Amino acid sequence: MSSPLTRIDHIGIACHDLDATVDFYRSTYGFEVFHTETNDEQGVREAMLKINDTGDGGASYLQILEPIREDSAIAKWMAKNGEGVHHIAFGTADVVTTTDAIVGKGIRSLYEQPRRGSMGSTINFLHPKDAHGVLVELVQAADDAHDGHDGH
Ligand code: CMX
Ligand code: CO
Repeated sequence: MSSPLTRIDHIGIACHDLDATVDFYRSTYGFEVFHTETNDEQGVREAMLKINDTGDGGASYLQILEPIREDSAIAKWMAKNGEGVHHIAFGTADVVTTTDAIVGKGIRSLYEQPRRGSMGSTINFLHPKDAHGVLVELVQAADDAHDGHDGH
């Protein structure tokens, strides 16, 4: 069976201090910042560190996340767990179709309609309680996702 999930788009990592954590990833592993943005809806400031391009025309990243609000998902999670791996994200060519297919198997998505993710992507999430304890994000990249522009 071939999968509609064609890459690890990113691994989401929660931290208290984005700048210090990005410095750690640069000095320890040599990973550079590809893109930074603030996503008000998700309550985060984030940096995307590109690891490699992938065979589906996309790429794999680390997504370093710092909460900007106490009531954000990341702040709430870190209050319980401290810093660390928060979610994994799979890339797909069509987030609506892929989410619907998974929901059809009895797994809850978190949003009725996809929302805006990093670099103009559209995203949804699967509930960790329906996915063996892993918060899973589904990502459809924007058509121009690989320019590395900052902003939003
Ligand atoms: N991974 C695995 N399990 C998780 C989890 C995670 N990241 N976050 C929560 N859970 C578990 C909790 O441990 C808890 O389990 P127990 O009931 O056994 O204790 C259960 O899920 C409920 O957790 P909660 O602390 O009560 O939190 P909420 O239900 O309020 O929220 C969730 C959980 C997944 C619905 C919420 O975090 C969410 O909406 N996430 C999606 C948005 C998001 O994560 N945004 C930040 C990233 C943005 C981006 O990637 O761009
Ligand atoms: Co993410």
